[in-house]
Amino acid sequence: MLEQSQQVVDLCLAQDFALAGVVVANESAFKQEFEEWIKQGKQGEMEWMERNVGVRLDPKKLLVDAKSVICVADRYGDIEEPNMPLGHGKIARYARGQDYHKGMKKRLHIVCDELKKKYPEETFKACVDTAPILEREFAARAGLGAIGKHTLLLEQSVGSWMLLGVIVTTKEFAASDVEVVDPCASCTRCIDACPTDAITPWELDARKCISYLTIEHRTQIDPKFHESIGDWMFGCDICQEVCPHNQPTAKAQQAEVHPSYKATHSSLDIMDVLQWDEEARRKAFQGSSMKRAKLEMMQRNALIVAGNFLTKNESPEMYALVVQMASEGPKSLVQQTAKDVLQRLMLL
Ligand code: B12
Ligand code: SF4
Ligand code: SF4
Repeated sequence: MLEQSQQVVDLCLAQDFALAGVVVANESAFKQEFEEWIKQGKQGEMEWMERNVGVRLDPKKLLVDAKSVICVADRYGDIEEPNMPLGHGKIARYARGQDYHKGMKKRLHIVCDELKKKYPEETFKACVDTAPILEREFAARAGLGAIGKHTLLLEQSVGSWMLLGVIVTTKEFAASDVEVVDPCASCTRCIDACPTDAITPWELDARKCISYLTIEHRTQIDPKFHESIGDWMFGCDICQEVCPHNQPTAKAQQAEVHPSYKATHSSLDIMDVLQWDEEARRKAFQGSSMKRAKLEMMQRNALIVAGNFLTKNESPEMYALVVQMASEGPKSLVQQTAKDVLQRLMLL
């Protein structure tokens, strides 16, 4: 069985995944913590997380008779951060290249097809991000890394700049089950650096997280978060940027970024986004995982970043555009955000 597991890992590595491992399809060891997290409403508007808690906690409910979970990781994120042009808003590193959902799934399906040829009686189900499964917990148990206090999976050579995918299968493989280790010791850098105090060790209050607010939250962003959002137009990388495991060590420099994550854009021009129509948004986000952010969400984010820009820089054109959007915004979310931004600017 061990040999079969090694073959699976080799199949994954042949598809250019940076890391791969196999684990028993057990229930989550953090059932109570997860249920408590949901009970406290820390998922915010992500009501899809409340719907299938049972499935999320037990892969046998996702695939009947599931015996193993094959875990893979892609490395993304260039070591060096490019200088952002003035008047732009930042995009989180994971979203700067091609959509990982598509790219990873395609390669996972190739692995599934190979395995199906070998084990025709068995079922193989590829999942990337959107399926109700705790990808980080399985990946940690499969030996792909350890979970940090910021709740992300990290590993020595790639740090936490990795995206995860899994194959849930009815085939029993020998597991690389490893003990969950603490990669943080007394470090608290991510907790201290988070501008919205969203992190308590190994738990994130999504409602406060800039990543959630700019990507998942579809309605008005509470003005109390505007200043903390800074220049983040889509997502946030602060807790990862400060992590000692993500510093550019010699080992990290060697680990290849998968070519599909080579950045095509690291930031967006604030004025452009404020003036986008649906066609311009679609064109800008073609092939990118950013397409999940609707036009009005992107303009809401751009307005907040514009407000922060205007507290430090002169730009009569940008100010005039915010004033115009406050009076005749194309959607009420945009109009309301423009009003919130102006109110804050006037109070400064
Ligand atoms: C919902 C979600 C979000 C939410 C909530 C994030 C969160 N921390 O849960 C929001 C929108 C905020 C978000 C943000 C981001 N996300 Co996200 N997200 C997800 C998603 C879809 C589900 C995660 C989930 O189930 N969360 C619910 C909570 C309760 O789960 P949990 O933290 O795992 O909770 C467990 C632990 O707290 C544990 N626990 C409790 N006590 C203790 C103690 C110890 C010692 C340990 C080890 C564990 C532990 O118990 C809980 C139950 O297992 C996953 C994909 C997936 N299907 O897994 C991607 C995923 C986690 N996201 C990912 C990424 C890249 C991001 C961002 C970096 C994007 C960005 N740059 O903006 C940020 C990072 C923010 C952060 N610090 O977490 C990657 C992470 C890869 C990695 N290296 O870990 C994933 C795996 C997607 C993927 N396929 O690669 N995300
Ligand atoms: S992604 Fe940003 S806001 Fe969210 S926990 Fe990390 S530092 Fe805090
Ligand atoms: S910054 Fe420190 S506490 Fe946070 S995940 Fe990295 S090592 Fe752990």
